[in-house]
Amino acid sequence: MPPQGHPPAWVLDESDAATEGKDAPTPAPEAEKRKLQIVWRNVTLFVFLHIGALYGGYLFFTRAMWITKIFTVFLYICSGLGITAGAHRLWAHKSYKARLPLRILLTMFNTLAFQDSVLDWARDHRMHHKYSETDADPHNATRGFFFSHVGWLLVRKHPQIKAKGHTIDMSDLLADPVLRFQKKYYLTLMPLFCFILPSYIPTLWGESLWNAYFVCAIFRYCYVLNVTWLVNSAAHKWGDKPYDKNINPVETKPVSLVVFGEGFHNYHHTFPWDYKTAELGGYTLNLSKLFIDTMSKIGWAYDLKSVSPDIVEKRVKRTGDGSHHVWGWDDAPAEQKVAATIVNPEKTE
Ligand code: ST9
Ligand code: ZN
Ligand code: ZN
Repeated sequence: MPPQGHPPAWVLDESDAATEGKDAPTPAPEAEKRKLQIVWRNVTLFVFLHIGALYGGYLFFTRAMWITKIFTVFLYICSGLGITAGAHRLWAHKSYKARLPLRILLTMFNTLAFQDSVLDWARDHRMHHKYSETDADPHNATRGFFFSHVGWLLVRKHPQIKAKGHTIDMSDLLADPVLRFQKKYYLTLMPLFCFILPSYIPTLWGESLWNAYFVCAIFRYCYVLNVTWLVNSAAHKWGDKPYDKNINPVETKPVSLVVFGEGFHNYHHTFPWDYKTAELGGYTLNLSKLFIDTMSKIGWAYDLKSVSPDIVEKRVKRTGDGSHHVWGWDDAPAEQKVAATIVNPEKTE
């Protein structure tokens, strides 16, 4: 039987050395030059989606009823948790375990977010970590902001993704009947959860179907997509690297706020098994942590994995860029700066 309720304070069975340098980019083989095969169906759908979402945003601020606005925010939170607490932290990374009711709830939230089935999402995300910033990474950030944000969904995948895909073990997720059910009935469940119910429910309190469709379905869906994509684009580009300066992912607080704690991306790529996806335990910038901790209190989540401060400190001093809030270049005591100089020789002047 797995333990109930609160997890042990620290789980130390993962070595941070195992992740070191893993995200370092490697050049593409000469034989497999990048070829852009544009998928015009996706381009068309995303253009219409974004135009509809701009109109939905206008309706949100001008004509929608207050209760519809609150419902839209509620749907944003639920669908966001379906990605962060569900597809990302629970399924792609197994950073905690969940009992059946929570797995069903998160699968419903995830379907509301329509980012394809958890099985497909987690397979791509495991590739993203294993082959980060190479052609086998589905949203390889070295191909630019636009490609890593949305462009990768508008073109056929690089052959390296299909060639190396077999190295990703998905047997753990395939063993879950809830995820198999979601994948099998995705084309029925997704329109129901993402578009039909969010358009219908507000009519029960007198909202027009028109407003409900454009605000609660189209605007909310497109907004959640774009903030999710920011983790692949902005959080691989602009920010500090306190944990590992040798990889592209960065720490970005503004992104973290809108993606419920997923913007501490330099930490996450350094310690991907931590259920917090951040070093610190605060809730303001990490709504997903609040959700998982609450689920742990009622016994629906258990075996929450984390990283001890000791391991974090060692890693910061060994590979950080000097921007850490405690062991950083500006605030660190003199003896720590001396130690850091050994791993950060460029910081000496
Ligand atoms: C969407 C996903 O938006 C967003 C994901 C973002 C991830 C962010 C991560 C950041 C961290 C978390 C932060 C969360 C923050 C959340 C905040 C919320 C508030 N391995 O794909 P196909 C093989 S989805 C192994 O068709 P094409 C496999 O055999 C938006 N094998 O490739 C496969 O067949 P099957 C809505 C792989 O033809 C076959 O190739 N959805 C792998 O090149 C064909 O696969 C859309 O818009 C792999 N990884 O087409 C749909 N991949 O699947 C968009 C493929 O049967 N997608 N294979 O096993 C598509 O239309 C197509 O995938 C395509 C490529 C056109 C992009
Ligand atoms: Zn990433
Ligand atoms: Zn991840």
